[in-house]
Amino acid sequence: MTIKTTCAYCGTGCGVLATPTPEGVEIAGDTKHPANFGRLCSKGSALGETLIAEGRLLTPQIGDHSASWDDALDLVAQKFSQTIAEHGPNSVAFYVSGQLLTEDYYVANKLIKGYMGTANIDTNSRLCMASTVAGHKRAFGTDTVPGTYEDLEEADAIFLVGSNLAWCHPVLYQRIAAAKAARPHMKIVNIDPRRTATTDLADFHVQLASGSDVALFNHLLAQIAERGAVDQSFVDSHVNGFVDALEAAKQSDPSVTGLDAETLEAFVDLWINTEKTVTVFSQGVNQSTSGADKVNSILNCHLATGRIGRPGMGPFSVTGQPNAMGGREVGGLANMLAAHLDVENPDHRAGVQSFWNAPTMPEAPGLKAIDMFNAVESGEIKALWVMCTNPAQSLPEADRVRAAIEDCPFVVVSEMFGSTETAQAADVLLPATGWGEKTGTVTNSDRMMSRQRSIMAPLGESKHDWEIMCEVAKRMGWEDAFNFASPAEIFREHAALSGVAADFGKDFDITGLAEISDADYDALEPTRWPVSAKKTGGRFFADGAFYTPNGKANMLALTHRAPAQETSDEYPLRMNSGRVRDHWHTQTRTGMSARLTRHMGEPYLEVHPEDALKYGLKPAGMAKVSNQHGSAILRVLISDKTRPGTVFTPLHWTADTSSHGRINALVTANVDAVSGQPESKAAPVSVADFGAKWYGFAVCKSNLRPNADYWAKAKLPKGYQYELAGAEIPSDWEAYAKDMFGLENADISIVTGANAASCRVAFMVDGKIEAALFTSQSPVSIARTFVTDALDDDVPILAGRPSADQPDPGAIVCACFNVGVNTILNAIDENQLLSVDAIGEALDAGTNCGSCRPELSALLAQTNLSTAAE
Ligand SMILES: Nc1nc2c(c(=O)[nH]1)N[C@H]1C(S)=C(S)[C@@H](COP(=O)(O)OP(=O)(O)OC[C@H]3O[C@@H](n4cnc5c(=O)[nH]c(N)nc54)[C@H](O)[C@@H]3O)O[C@H]1N2
Ligand SMILES: Nc1nc2c(c(=O)[nH]1)N[C@H]1C(S)=C(S)[C@@H](COP(=O)(O)OP(=O)(O)OC[C@H]3O[C@@H](n4cnc5c(=O)[nH]c(N)nc54)[C@H](O)[C@@H]3O)O[C@H]1N2
Ligand code: SF4
Ligand SMILES: [Mo]
Repeated sequence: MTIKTTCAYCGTGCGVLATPTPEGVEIAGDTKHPANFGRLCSKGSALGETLIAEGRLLTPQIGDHSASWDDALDLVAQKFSQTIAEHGPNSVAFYVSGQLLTEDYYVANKLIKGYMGTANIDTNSRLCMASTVAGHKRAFGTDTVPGTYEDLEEADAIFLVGSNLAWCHPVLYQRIAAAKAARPHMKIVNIDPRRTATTDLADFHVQLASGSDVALFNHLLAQIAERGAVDQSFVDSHVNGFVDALEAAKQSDPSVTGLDAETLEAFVDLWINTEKTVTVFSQGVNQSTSGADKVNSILNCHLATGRIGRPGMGPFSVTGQPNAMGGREVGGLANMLAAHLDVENPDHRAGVQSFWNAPTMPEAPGLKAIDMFNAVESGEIKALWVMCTNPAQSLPEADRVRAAIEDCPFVVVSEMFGSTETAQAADVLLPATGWGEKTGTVTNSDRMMSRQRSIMAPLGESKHDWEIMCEVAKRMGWEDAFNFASPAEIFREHAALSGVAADFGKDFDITGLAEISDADYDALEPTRWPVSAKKTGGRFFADGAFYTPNGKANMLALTHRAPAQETSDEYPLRMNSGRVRDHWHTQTRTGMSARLTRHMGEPYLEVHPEDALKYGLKPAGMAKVSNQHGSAILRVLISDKTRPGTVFTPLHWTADTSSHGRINALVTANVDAVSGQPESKAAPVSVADFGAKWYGFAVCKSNLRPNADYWAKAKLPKGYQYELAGAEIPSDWEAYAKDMFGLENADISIVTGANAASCRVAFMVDGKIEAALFTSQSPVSIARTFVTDALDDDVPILAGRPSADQPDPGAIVCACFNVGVNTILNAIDENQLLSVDAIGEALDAGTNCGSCRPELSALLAQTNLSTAAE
C-alpha cells in the first residue's frame, strides 16, 4: 500500500509517496502535492535508504547502561521536579528543533511554559529563522510569509539573496528553472558573496561583500524614491515610517558592498522596472549580527512599492527545516507564547493560561539559544532537555558548548542516534522515533500544513517525542493536561488555541480544523493556513491590513553595520559556511545513504586563488584553519567562486565523520541584538598549509576511526571510504595499515612506491578485498569510484584505476544514476551534446530528481568554453 507523506528535510515541504516492499521502502514524488507536483531532489529520493536500524538508539540509557522506559522517565520527571523545587522554574530549559512535528512542538511548549512555568524553551530555529521572525514582526506586526510558491512562477524577476536554492531547496529551484524556461523573459539575480550552483541559473550575480546587504537594499530604497517608483497611495494609507526609512537609506553608502557601479545599476534597474518582483532570502540574510535589519531592508523596498501579497510579488523567506514554520506557530521560541501570541502581553498570557487551565505562566521571555547555553555553562541552568538537534555541533563556539553540556548537572537527550556529540554528553538518552515512524503535521515555507504519516513501526523501543514528553508530564503530576491519546488530539487542541489568538486579532487562525475528526485528520490534504470562517489559504497584506497597533506596516530606518568581528592581521580571512547538495546538517540520516555521500566525501575549504597563493595553500592539499576558539583541518579547493578575503566551508562534518571538520569550533557566538541569531557566516580566521607529509585514501568494509592526523569518513554500498593525511610518515606502512584496519589474519598485497610516503596495500579475505590503503607524497590521485566499487570484490585493486579498456567514471555528479564527471564530459564531447536534456537522453543523468542539473549545465558551459577557445 502506498502511503502519502511529506519529506523529512527542507522547508520546501515536498509530498512523498512511500510504498513498503519486501526489498525496502520505495520513494516517489507525490504528483498531487502543491509544493512539488511529483518532483523530489536527491535527498528526498534517498529517504528509503535511511529507514534502517544501523546506528539507531533502540533503548533508553541512563549513563552508559540500557534502562527501562519506566526507570528513565521516572528519573527525568524526578530530576526536573526536584530542580524546579530547589532552584525555581528558570533553572530548567528545553532546547528543541524545527525538525519536530507540530504536535511534538505543541506539547513541549505547553509543558514548559504552562506547567513547569518557565519560557526557557528555545530551538535551533534561533540559528536559522529568528532574524526573519523578528523582521516580519517589526514590519507586519506578525510573523507571516505573505506569498505562496506560485508567486515564484508568476514573477518576472526573482532576487535570491543569501540563498543557495539550487542545493538547499532544489525542488523550488527546479520550479523556478521550469518557469524561466517557459517564460524566458523572466530574470533571476543571485545576491551572494560566493558564486554557487544557484548562480548558474541567474542572469547576473551580485557578488557583494559579506554582510553588506543592508547597504545594498538601502541604496535600492533611495533609488526607488529618486526614480519615482514609490507607490504613494499604498504608503500613505498603509505604511508607517516611510520618511525616516528613506532618509536613513539616503545616508547609506553603497560602496561598502564592494560592487562596481555597473552591477549596482543593473540590480537597481531590474528591481525597480519589474513590478512582479519576488525577493527570496535565506541564511545569508538571517545568520548575521544585522540579520533582522537585513530582513527589514528587503521588506522596506517591497512596502515602499506596494509589491506585497499580490500575485508574482513580495518578499519571500524560505524556511530551512521541514517544520521551522510549525515551530513558530506553536510558539517554540523563547520570546513567543503560542499561536503568534506574545509572552510579554499579560492579556495574551491570561488567555493561554486559561485555555490550558495551566497552573502557572512565565511573565517574561526565556533565554534564547546562545544565552541558554551560556546559562548552562555558568550553572544557572541545572536541568536541560535537548530534543531533535545537536547543539554541541551546530552552535557557535561548539567546543565550549560541548563542555558546558558535559558539565551540566542533568542532561536529557531525545535522539534517533546515540552517537551524536550532544547525545554522548547526556545523563539520560531517550530513543526517539524518526521520519517514517512518526505521524503528525509540518508547515512548509508557504504556510502549507502537510501530514507526515508513518510507514513502519517504531524501531526497537523508540517512542514518539510527544509521547515521551506526555509520559514525563504525567509523572510530574499533570495527568489531565497531557493525557493525549494521539497526534490528532493534540492537533485539535492546537487548532482550538489558535481561536484564542484570533480573538486577539492574530492571523494564525486554524479554528476551521479545531473539530477535525480522527479520520479527517488521517486523510488531511495539504492545507494552507489560515483555515477559519473568515479566511482560508491565500496571500496576506495585499489589502494593506497589517497586524500592528494602527494596522499599518512599519518601514524602518536602517544603518549598515559590518559583521561584529573585524578581520585582522592575525585572522585576515572571513569564513563563510553553508550546505552541500546531498547532505543534511550533521549527516545522521543522509550519511546512511552511500548514494548521497558520493557527491561530497569530505569537508573542504573553498579558497580564492589569490589567497591560496598568499597563504601557501596547494590544490587538494590540507589547510589548517584557526582562530582564538579552535581549529579545523580541511581539504583545499582553490576556486574563484569565493571573493578574495573570504573562504567557504560546509557545516556537515562532525567528530564522528571527520577528525577536524567541526567548523563551528571556529565561529564566535556574536548575535543579532534584535533576534538573538548568531553570525554563523563571517568568522575571522587564519589559514595555513597543514604540512601533510603524506596523503592517503582507504576503503574498508568496517566502520573505524583511522589513526591518521586527518581523516574523513563516508559510507559506501559495502563499507566506508576514508580520506587521510598525516604530519609524519609511518616507518612501516604494513604495520600502520594493519593497526588501522585491525586485520591481523587477512592476506596482504603491498607495493611500496618511489618514496617513503608512497605505498599501496590491499587486505584480502577469502579472495575478496576487505580493505585497501593508497598513500602518496601529494594528494592521492587514484580513480576513487573504481577503488570504492572494488571493495568486497576480487578485482586487482592496487593499480588504483581500471584497466585501459574500462574508463574511469570520475567523481559522481548524478547521485540517482551514479554517473561520474568523466563519463559526462566524454559523452558531451563524443556525442556533441548541447543541452542538459541531451545529457539526460544519453546517460539518464539529471532525469530523476534533477538535483544535479545545475552541475550538468556548468559542465556543458565548461566544455563549450573550451571548445570555443580551441
Ligand atoms: N542540501 C541541504 N539542503 C538544506 C539543508 C541542508 O543541510 N542540506 N538545510 C536546510 C536548512 S535548515 C536551511 S536553514 C536552509 C539554508 O539554505 P540557504 O540559506 O540557501 O543555505 P546556506 O548554504 O546556509 O547559505 C546560503 C548562502 O548565503 C551566502 N552568504 C553568506 N554570507 C552572506 C551575506 O552576507 N550576504 C548574502 N547575501 N549572502 C551570504 C552563502 O555564501 C551561501 O551561498 O537549507 C535547508 N536545505
Ligand atoms: N556555521 C554554521 N552553523 C550552522 C549553520 C550554518 O549555516 N553555519 N546553520 C544553522 C541552521 S540554519 C540549522 S537549522 C542548524 C541545524 O543543526 P542541528 O539541528 O544540530 O542539526 P541536525 O543534524 O539536523 O540535528 C537534528 C538531530 O535530531 C535527530 N533527529 C532526527 N529526527 C528526529 C526526531 O524525530 N526526534 C528526535 N528526538 N530526534 C531526531 C537527528 O539524528 C540529529 O541528530 O545548524 C545551524 N548551524
Ligand atoms: S526539495 Fe528535496 S529535501 Fe526539500 S522537501 Fe523536497 S525532496 Fe525534500
Ligand atoms: Mo536551518
